[in-house]
Amino acid sequence: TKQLAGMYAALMTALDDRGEFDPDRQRKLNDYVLRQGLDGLYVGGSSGESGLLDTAELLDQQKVVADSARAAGTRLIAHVGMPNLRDSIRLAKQAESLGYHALSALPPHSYPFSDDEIFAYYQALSSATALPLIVYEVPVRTGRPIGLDTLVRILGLKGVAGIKFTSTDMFKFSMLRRRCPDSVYFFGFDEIYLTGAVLGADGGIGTTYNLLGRLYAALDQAFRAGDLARAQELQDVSQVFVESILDTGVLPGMKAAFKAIGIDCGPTRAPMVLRVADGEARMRAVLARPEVK
Ligand code: NAY
Repeated sequence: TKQLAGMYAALMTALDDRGEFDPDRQRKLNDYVLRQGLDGLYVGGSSGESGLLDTAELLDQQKVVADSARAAGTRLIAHVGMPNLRDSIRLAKQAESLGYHALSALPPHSYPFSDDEIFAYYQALSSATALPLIVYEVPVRTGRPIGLDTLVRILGLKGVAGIKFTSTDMFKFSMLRRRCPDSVYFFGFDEIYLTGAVLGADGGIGTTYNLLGRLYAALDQAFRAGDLARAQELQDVSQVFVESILDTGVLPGMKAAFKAIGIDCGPTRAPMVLRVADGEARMRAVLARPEVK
């Protein structure tokens, strides 16, 4: 299962100016991200606006990305966590047939489901295909952390390979890792990736990796080589960038930054909007700062 270890961009979704999924723009974005020297792409996750897209669009996007990645020989994880199990399984089955290497899914979160319902969801999803499944702990998105014991039970399921941990509860991360040492651990907050790495993360998955993939690849390499000073220096650069997109909104800011470097991935889908009027100019200024450049 540790075979999946590495650094993945949580791929963004390209829309046209009217806000519809745009396969041509998506291909251009894919090509840019694939040149960053990362280990793979995490497709159709939070960064891909999956909570704002419908299943048909996510199915289309899986195909477009599989085509781009085939030539590049990169690893692909399909996020398939939908409000209902039926759509999750539909996305999972297509991902398997397209040659994706793994699946990942948010816990069901459209209602306050019980721990048993969450467990049953992962059990059904992990047995729907032969692909390894990565659980996704992200209380900032679901509004509720999954309890440690429930996570341990889920990680014990046959077919569940690991977890993408996007929480600042590092004690919980550590306890989980000690209880389930064979699982693969991805850390999901870009701005503090190093914290996760120090506590044993096998890799990271993040939004800002789309634009600054080389930075995160170098950060992980420095850490693995024992060069903590260099790793900290690179983490600081990531923090300068992440701080700058907190005011704009993370995904709208990322899209403004892409526009600033000539890769148009359109607007984010309503109700997600750019929170400032001068987004592109702001992002151009941040990208021109010597430490970020
Ligand atoms: C995804 O697509 O599922 C993710 O990108 C998860 C990781 C991101 N976390 C969230 C909650 O979206 O990259 C992070 C995050 O955008 C970044 O650290 C800025 O806070």
